[in-house]
Amino acid sequence: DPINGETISQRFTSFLLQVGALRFGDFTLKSGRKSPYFINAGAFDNGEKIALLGEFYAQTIVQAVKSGDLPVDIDTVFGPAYKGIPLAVSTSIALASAHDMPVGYTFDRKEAKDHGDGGIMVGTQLRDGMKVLLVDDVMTAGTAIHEVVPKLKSQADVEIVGLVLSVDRMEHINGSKLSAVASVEKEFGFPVFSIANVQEIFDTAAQMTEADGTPIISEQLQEQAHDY
Ligand code: OMP
Repeated sequence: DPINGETISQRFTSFLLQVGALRFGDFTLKSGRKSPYFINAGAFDNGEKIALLGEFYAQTIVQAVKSGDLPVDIDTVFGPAYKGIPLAVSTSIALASAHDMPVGYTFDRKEAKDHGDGGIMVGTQLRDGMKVLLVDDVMTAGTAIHEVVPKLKSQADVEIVGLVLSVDRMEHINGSKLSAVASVEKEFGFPVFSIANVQEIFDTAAQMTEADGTPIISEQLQEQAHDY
C-alpha cells in the first residue's frame, strides 16, 4: 500500500541508495557475468539500517498475508547463513513488534557442531508440519536457494510457505523462458516475493537526480535495465 503516495518499492529504492547498498558501475556477479549494477546487503551495517530493512521485509510479508498469498500462522522465518541471519532476525523482530505477528527465527550453521546442543540449526528448531518462510537478499540464478531447500527438508518435514527477497534481479539464465524466480516457484511450488524488482528500482531511480540536477542513472543505463 502506498505511504505518502510512494509504493514500497519506491521507498525501498531510496533507502538502498541512501545506505549505499545499490551501486551502478561495472560489476562481476557470482556467476562470473558482468552487470551494470550491484546490490550489496553488506551495506546494512548498523542497528538503524538493519531494523529498517527488517521492517521492509515485514511490510512485504504482511501485504502477502493480506492478499492471501502467505498464511498468517507462519512458525518461523529462516535465513540461510551467513547473510540471511540478520535478515531472519530483523524480520522476526519487525513482525512481532510492529505487525502483531509473532514468529520464530531460524538459521543454519555452515559447519556441524559436535558439542553443546550439537544441532545444525540455531533459533526455533524445525519440526514436522511447521510453516517456514525463507528470507534471502538477492536472487540472480537461484543457486543459493537450491542449496538451502534440501538442507531444511533434511531436518524435518516442514512446509516452506514462500521466499521473500529484498531484490529480484529478474534474470533469465542462459536465455531461459522463465525467470530465475519463476523457475524456483515452479520447481519448489512456493511463491517468491521481493520488496522490489530491478524494473521497479530502475524506474524509480530514473526519476531521481543528484543535488546539482544530473540524473543518478544515465539514459544508456535505463535502456540496459529493460533488457533483463
Ligand atoms: P544466486 O544465488 O545465483 O541467485 O545469486 C544471488 C547471490 O549473488 C546473492 O545472494 C549474493 O551473494 C550475490 N549477488 C548480490 O549480492 N547482489 C547482486 O546484485 C548480484 C549478486 C550476484 O553475484 O549475482
